[in-house]
Amino acid sequence: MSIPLHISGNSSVHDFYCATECTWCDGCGDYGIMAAAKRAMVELGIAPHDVCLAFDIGCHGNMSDKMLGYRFHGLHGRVLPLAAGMKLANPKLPVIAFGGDGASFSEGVNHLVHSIRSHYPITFILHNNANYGLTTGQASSLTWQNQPMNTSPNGIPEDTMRPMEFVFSLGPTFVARTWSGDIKQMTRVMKAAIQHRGFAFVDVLQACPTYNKFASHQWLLEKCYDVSDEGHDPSDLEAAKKIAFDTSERVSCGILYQTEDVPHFIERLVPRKDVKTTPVEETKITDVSALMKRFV
Ligand SMILES: Cc1ncc(C[n+]2csc(CCOP(=O)(O)OP(=O)(O)O)c2C)c(N)n1
Repeated sequence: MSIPLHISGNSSVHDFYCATECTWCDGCGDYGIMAAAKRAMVELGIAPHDVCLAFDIGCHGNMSDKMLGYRFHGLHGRVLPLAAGMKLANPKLPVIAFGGDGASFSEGVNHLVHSIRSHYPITFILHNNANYGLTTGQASSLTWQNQPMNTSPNGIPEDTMRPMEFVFSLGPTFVARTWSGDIKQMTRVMKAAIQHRGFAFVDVLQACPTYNKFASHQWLLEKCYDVSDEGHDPSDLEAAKKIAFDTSERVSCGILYQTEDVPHFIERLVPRKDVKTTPVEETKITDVSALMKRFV
């Protein structure tokens, strides 16, 4: 990093506690994902005031009022440009974006493409429940073929997208897959993602007991295995693609691919070379009180 992250060095899970009532369904994978995200930050010494958390619209996006941190809840499909903007303004902040598969592979798929090829130094946690949860179970572009969903009782006529093939085609530098029932694994993967030099893509296969009857918690429990138990080398791109693409028998989880050799977006910005300050420190307009008065 040209500008090091500014992190307090210690925090506790309790620091992230927020009293807002959780409205997720019983058994929703979002509970586990939130627990892992908090644990990952705590284990890295990140306190709520150290981090920017950006949330998309959806069931998962309602996490924005269920944990502390500097939180922004954006428009559907737009979480990545929001997160990239935060990071460009203040590269000292760790920035973590959370998005659903509906948002990320339909409404905002363009932003996913350009975030990966731009190498924005941010973490992206995909809550992949393979459907549009908040709007009550419509098919997303990751819903499996032939699955009856609320607005497609005969299954979807379109082909299902293959997210790993798609992501790997864009030259990523960090690709991981994990699942919402394994908090230990999610925590380990998220820690590595937050520490990654560039754009970290973390596909979390998320149980959705209400609308996803095909990749249930039990199914994920039986199919998912940890690639670190089988000696996978995450620097081996071809091996990573092979285990990422083939999910016919088992689903590979853990860090699938990682390289720290590729400079990220800010490091590539020629006018920012050797600049030690951040745009937020450089801006003269820091007193926003007059502006805020217009809204009270
Ligand atoms: C541009 C836009 N399209 C559609 C919607 C309606 N909408 C709100 S939430 C949602 C479903 C979200 O699904 P997903 O992104 O997969 O997240 P999940 O609820 O499953 O966590 C939709 C379609 C919207 N708010 N804005």
